Amino acid sequence: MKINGKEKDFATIIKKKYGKGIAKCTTKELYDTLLETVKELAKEKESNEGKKKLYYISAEFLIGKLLSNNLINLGIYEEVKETLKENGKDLADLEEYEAEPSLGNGGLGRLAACFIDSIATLGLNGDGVGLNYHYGLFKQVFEKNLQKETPNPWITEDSWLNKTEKTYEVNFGGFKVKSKLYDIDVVGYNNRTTKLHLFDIDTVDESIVGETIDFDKEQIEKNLTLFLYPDDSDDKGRLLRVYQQYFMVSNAAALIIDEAVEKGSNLHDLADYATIQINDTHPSMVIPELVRQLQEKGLLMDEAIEIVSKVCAYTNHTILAEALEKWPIAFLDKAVPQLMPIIRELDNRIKGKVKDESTYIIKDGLVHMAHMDIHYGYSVNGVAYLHTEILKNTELNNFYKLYPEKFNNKTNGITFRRWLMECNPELSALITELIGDGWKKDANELEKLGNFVNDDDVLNKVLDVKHQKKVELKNYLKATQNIDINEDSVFDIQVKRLHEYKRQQMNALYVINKYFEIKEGKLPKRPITVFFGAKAAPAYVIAKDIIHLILCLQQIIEKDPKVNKYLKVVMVENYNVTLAEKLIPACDISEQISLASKEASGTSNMKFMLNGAITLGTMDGANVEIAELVGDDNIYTFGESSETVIKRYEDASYVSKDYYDEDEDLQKAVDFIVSKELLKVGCKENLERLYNELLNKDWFMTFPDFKDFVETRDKVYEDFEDRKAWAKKMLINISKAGFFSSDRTIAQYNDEIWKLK
Ligand code: GPK
Repeated sequence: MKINGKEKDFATIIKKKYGKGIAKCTTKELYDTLLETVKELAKEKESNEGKKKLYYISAEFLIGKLLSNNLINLGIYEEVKETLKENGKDLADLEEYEAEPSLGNGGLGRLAACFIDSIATLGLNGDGVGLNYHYGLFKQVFEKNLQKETPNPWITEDSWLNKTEKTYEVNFGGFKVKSKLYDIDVVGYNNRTTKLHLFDIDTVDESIVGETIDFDKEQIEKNLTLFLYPDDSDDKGRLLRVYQQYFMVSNAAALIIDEAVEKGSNLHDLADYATIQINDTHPSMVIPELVRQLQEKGLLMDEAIEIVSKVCAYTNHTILAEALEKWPIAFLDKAVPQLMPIIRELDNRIKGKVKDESTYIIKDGLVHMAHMDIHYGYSVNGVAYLHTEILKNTELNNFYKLYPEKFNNKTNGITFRRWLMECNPELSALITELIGDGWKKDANELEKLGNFVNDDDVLNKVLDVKHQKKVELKNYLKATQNIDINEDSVFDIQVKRLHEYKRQQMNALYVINKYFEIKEGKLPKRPITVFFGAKAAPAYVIAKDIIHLILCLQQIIEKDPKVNKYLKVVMVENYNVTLAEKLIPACDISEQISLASKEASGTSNMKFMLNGAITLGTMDGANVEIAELVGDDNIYTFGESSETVIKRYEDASYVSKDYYDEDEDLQKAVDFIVSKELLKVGCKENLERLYNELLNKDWFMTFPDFKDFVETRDKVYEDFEDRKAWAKKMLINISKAGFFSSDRTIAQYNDEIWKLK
């Protein structure tokens, strides 16, 4: 590798630093040195310094570990791995040593991370802007079959953060803070870099956090950037979110103005220098804040609003009403009183010209953040075809009627660097052996794999790689979580945040049904391992009850000698990006079973497909596009359509009990939740609550889809036994995954929204 133009090898760097060889170094010494080296290498790479710049503002960037990813993008992964190996060291140990920054909850945060990888790789002039949470999201531990949340510190002395000199004053109601900016260099797979800007304050006090994630929510100067999205079950937590969000956007607005002026903007022409992508409603206050700061610089309200409307674009990630933020005026008055007059002005202008009251920004004492985004942004996009159609025709139809030209779709994508090259080097090598390595720069080239679907030798190699990844996962889970797995079982995996609409509870009902079948002597042809990985929001009671149910099932089945040879439930602890990178390549069946219409897109569905798993899913989110690409023979779909579901909600006609009364198997499965057997290992309160929820409400309609789910899933297991036919399905899925590269998504954002050079 070259540093400062000089050829240097890792061994020489180590020797100079520690006066000893690689073989004699500790993991920490090797890791620290590689981190420094990569940081230096990143600094040497150019970034795009074009006139117009994109600011991707997001409360979450779930970047995951960075060492291996950076080595790959710098093109020195193999070199470093080999050098370590020659000296008896394993890059995997360094990977384990690195702490994972958990600066995101799930899909939305991981999407932002994939996007900055693609922005860097495409050489676009764009940065990420967010917050430097000290503990990020919580670390999940299981105790007595329950989720417990503990702090997850990730910032070590030598981290990927680079301290900068940038600082801004941010005013809150009654006090002000001084920000401090940390940057992470994002290395593209193309000799280009970009930056992730993470704002923080010096006065944050980690010592106010103990064993649990509880802390004094009122000491804003001490707690502002401690956690990502603190518990919002009470008003203090919700208010803290407002402080966090304003802190993020106030800094972002100041940075944007600074950088534009530095490049020669007179601010009247700000739209030629900057465009902002508002990632969900968390950064929405950037609209009034940018207006405010432009006014401070001497612009008049009319012009400031006009400029901001040309700069801001909004991405919607959900149709779930509870996720579309609405802040009480009282909160904003307290935390950011300087913004309320501007928000009122923005709202009054709409009230002056728009009749449809449902679109107003301020209603019933609440500020509707998404409404502000849509009125004052120049673009509104959904994240998958179906999702965007639902926004246009149902959820945001009133806005679509006002501004049809603003609405557009950008189907999500994932970076193939992390989600194939890094997590599955074996499959990457096989692909390259078959079609060359053009696919690494142009994912559409994966289509060429289609030429091999009748090549037995290739199909066997595809199966071999999958087997190897299953063995690796087995070994990893044994070493890290002391879990025993049979690598010859079928690996059926559902990993994602725990939410009722994602329907892990329906998966659990399937498991119970299978448990009964096995007990009755109806044995599966091959053992089944059902993997779950999911964190539940600390205040989301039913979600935690579902985790409890799954952990109880895991225990009961494990202890049942009649069943445990055929069925195993594995709920991995603390599911995160690192675990995803191990689970996804090993997966046979990808569970994407959300209630149709509810999952905006999903992105794990894409990662699984890319790694040769077959999707078992509803016609929801991006599953619809996967189905269209791979064809009916290469995906298993089931369940009611989004139209049926939407209608059912509209006429409020769903009664879960009716389905329960009709279907004996379903009854048995549901009743098992509160059976003697379960109550022996679980908590009565949790299990009864979940049981009642399903029986009396089942808001996400698991019962109507249950029968179809069971039948389709059993068919999947049956088909799995024709190994050659299955391998063909795998190869077709991989070959069609190119569309889901985030390079494609980002190119579309740029062509149709940002228009950067
Ligand atoms: C959507 F609204 C939200 C949210 O608060 N967090 C989050 O992760 C997800 N999302 C959607 O649920 C997924 O369907 C989607 O793929 C992902 O955002 C990225 O768009």
